[in-house]
Amino acid sequence: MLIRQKPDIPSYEITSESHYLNRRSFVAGAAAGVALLGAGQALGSIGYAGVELGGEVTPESIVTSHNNFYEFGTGKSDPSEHAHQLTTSPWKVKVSGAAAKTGDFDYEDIIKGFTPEERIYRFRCVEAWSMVVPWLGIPLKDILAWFEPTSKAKYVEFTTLYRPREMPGQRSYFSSIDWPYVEGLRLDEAYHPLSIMAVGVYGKALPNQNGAPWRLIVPWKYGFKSIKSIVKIRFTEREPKNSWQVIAPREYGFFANVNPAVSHPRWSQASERRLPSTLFNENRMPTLPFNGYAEQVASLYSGMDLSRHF
Ligand SMILES: Nc1nc2c(c(=O)[nH]1)N[C@H]1C(S)=C(S)[C@@H](COP(=O)(O)O)O[C@H]1N2
Ligand SMILES: [Mo]
Repeated sequence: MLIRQKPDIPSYEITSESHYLNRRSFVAGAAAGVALLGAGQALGSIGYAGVELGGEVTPESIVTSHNNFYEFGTGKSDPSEHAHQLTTSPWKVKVSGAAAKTGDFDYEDIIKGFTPEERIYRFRCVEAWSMVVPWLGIPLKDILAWFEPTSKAKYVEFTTLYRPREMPGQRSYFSSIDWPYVEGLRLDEAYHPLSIMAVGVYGKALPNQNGAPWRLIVPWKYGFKSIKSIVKIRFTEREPKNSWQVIAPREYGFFANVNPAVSHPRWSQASERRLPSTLFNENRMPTLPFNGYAEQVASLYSGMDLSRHF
């Protein structure tokens, strides 16, 4: 992953993000070609092989107030307005399917053996807006391997909490989603070093609206793959059915790799609005294949027709 930090951070970022900038220790994942960013370098200019990707980190206030989390409503501000109702402790996680260690676990017991790392990733929603977000996460591979999947496990399915009492979107009669929200990955995608289970953002625990207590982050895929507030993990032989594919199979597939060459049936995916985006400054930029992570992940899909497997 190639990240370039601007040496001159705008003042609004220094004030709102000082907490996170002070606490950042490193961006790990060197094995994946991820930039190692020491504390002293945090404000420095880092570029690799003449490639400049990413851009400056999106302000925390935007990352935590412009959300998609339909369990709390379909408006962008619904999650930040309603997600405080969600109880995230205790948090039970049910693990099933093709693995040696299955059953009911406490979230705390799963994650206590791991140390979260900071990962600054571009994040691209299928609706053609994007951000750059400093997640705190645990490599997904480390978490999944802890359950010892068997050789039969070819895919992994994740399910969000179903709790209509605390999730007003799940009580809505107008909802298009057949709750709970489900997502899935091929196991080799899940094991890719860029895939993380995020437990925090901006150096703090994940706010409810961003998917507390933990959510997937798969940065080369459209945002809907990055399922929030996970309570079930299931290892399967067959490709799981993800919620958006079930709702609109012509519009959303299983893979959902960011691809500027394949339009959504109702809009182009060639470019994106990088938040903050306003009427006067749309801040539009070209969308990159695999959201800029092609070098790291394109080989996962060699030989596949990406316009068919969208
Ligand atoms: N459970 C659940 N997970 C979800 C969603 C959702 O509605 N429900 N929305 C997805 C979509 S479309 C996007 S773009 C991202 C948004 O993540 P953010 O609000 O942290 O930016 O979450 C994804 N994960
Ligand atoms: Mo999205």
